[in-house]
Amino acid sequence: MAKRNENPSIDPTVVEMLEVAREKGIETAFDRAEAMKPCPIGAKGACCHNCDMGPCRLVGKHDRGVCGATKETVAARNLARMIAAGAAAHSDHGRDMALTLLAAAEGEAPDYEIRDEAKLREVAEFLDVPTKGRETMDVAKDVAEAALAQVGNQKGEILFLKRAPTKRQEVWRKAGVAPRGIDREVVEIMHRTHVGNDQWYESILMAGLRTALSDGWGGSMLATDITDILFGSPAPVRANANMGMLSEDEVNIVVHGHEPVLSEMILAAVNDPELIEYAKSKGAKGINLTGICCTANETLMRQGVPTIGNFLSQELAIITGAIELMIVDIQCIMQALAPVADQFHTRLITTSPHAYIEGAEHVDFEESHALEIAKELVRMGIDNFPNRGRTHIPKEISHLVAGFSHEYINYALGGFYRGSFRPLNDAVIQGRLRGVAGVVGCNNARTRHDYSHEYIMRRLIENDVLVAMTGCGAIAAAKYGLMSPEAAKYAGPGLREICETVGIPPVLHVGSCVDNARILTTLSQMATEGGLGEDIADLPAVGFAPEWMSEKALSIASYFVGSGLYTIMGSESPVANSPVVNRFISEGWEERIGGKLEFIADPEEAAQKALEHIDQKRADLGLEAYDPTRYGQSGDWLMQQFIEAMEAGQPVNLYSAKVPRLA
Ligand code: XCC
Ligand code: SF4
Repeated sequence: MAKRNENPSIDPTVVEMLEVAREKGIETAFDRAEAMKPCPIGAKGACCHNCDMGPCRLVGKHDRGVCGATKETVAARNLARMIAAGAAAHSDHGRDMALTLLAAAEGEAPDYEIRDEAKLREVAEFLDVPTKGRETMDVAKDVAEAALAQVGNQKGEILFLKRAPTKRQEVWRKAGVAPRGIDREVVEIMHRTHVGNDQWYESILMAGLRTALSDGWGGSMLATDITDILFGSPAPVRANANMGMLSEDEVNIVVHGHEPVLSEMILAAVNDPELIEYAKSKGAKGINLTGICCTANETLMRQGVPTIGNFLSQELAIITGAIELMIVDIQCIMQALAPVADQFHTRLITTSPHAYIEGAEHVDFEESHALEIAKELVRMGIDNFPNRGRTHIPKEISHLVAGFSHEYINYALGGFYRGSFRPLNDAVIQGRLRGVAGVVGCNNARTRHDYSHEYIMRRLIENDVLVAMTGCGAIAAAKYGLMSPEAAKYAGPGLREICETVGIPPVLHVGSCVDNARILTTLSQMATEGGLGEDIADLPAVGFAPEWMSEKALSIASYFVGSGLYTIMGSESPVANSPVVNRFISEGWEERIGGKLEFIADPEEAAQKALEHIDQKRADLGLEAYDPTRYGQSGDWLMQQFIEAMEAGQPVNLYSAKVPRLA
């Protein structure tokens, strides 16, 4: 086996479990990343295999492919295809959510209901569905059908664009990147990048932006909205994170992937008294449900189901020997889980028609009898409990408050008399907050696990930048305690004061991968609230994906850019083979659309550039320069109250806490 990277992770549970893996001779992604260097030609976007005259390597003396394609064309086509794949993944997820809503509305999925009717009606309005005097399920049916029509829309532009500031919409139309329909944009990228088609990097990349926007303001936004409609819009909820949440004496069931449709049913099933009794009959004390990746984020931010780790923890979780059943749905599920599970009693179950894994068991998840299937799965887990051998469960657990939907941010900061983004904008204008940041994305076995996430989050909050997090980055923040209200002590004076006053952590958990749409909505509302310009591009705001690896992350970053944000991704540039293309996605995109994309591997340099950008935007808005010594004289009373209540295990209800308004 390869020599293990000496510094693989900043998460002690990961380091501990890698040691266990080594003792047992089990190979993980960390080993494979060490043993197999990335292909230097592919890494910089120099390889084209779009036809059978290639693959062409545009390196050394070869500056054109057999067909004559240039470095620019090849790099741009590769990037556009990655964006399209990511957009497809998110948007297919959105489509599936719409199909679930439709099935629920038509009575074909009786285990699902509408948990957030207000949201249903709000979304209906954006989709031009009439609501007045209509039954909930009739509205739901029309909303589902309108959502599906958006996915397949052929002409004009998708309806959710009107949720953006007017100025942003104008920028999109002028640049020709207002997406028509989601499927159309994805298919068009595949067509455009086929051999012998679009061979001008600029138009390829502008089309790439349009496709990314169809994800952010289309597929992902639909996924988030419909998930809220079906399962409730998140509000603050206390939860725990890290591998210590696996149980020594209960049946451990882990949900992993991205869709809440199944995991919500599993959650209902594990609380079924009959199944709990059944678990006891098998010698377990109960049933313990936990999650990994974004399925975990979905159930974490709505019901406080613990997360045991992010992307790079998935194999290690099985190596604890403590998991009876791992149920996966779609996306970010390593094929390596199957051979690892083989070495333990763990049963690995795939459930989605989009995602089979050779060697795993497959149980087709049908919404028509969702709860019944969920119970069947839980029973499989219970039946497997007596087969458990020796376990090794790390002890680490950290606490967090999750569930910061944009609705809740609006509500909390707006105070109790009116929901509004005014106080947030005022805080930025006064310089209590230097700016805001959306930090998203994955883990990457090529970089030290969680290191850049943690580093960048800390640098941002100590500089009074309020951070909203999603995906595996959010799980990292949770593990290192940055999502607990106590983390206010790591924040700069202005941000700290706000956290203390409102009772929020300095790093907000806003959801899963598709929930980056919530960040767009929040920024859009900030831009329209007034005082910070008229466009998302005017805001002192940045986007980050410090440890990205998936194509979805590239789509997210691109729609952030398309929405006007300066967005920084960790890693070397995947288009480095063409300095022209590399410059175009930064300066070229900025000129045309107001946002720019840069790849900066060093987290300190990335943080510095982000702060410079925020300060520049402040100056452009005519705001006072940020001064960390101006604020931070307030007392700690609310936070103290909050922490004491949390520690005493009392329910903490942020809605009823008496919160003074921000000045
Ligand atoms: Fe996947 Fe959403 Fe990336 Fe994590 S962060 S590795 S995409 S699970 Ni979205
Ligand atoms: Fe080579 Fe052109 Fe074919 Fe790409 S499309 S593999 S550059 S010949």
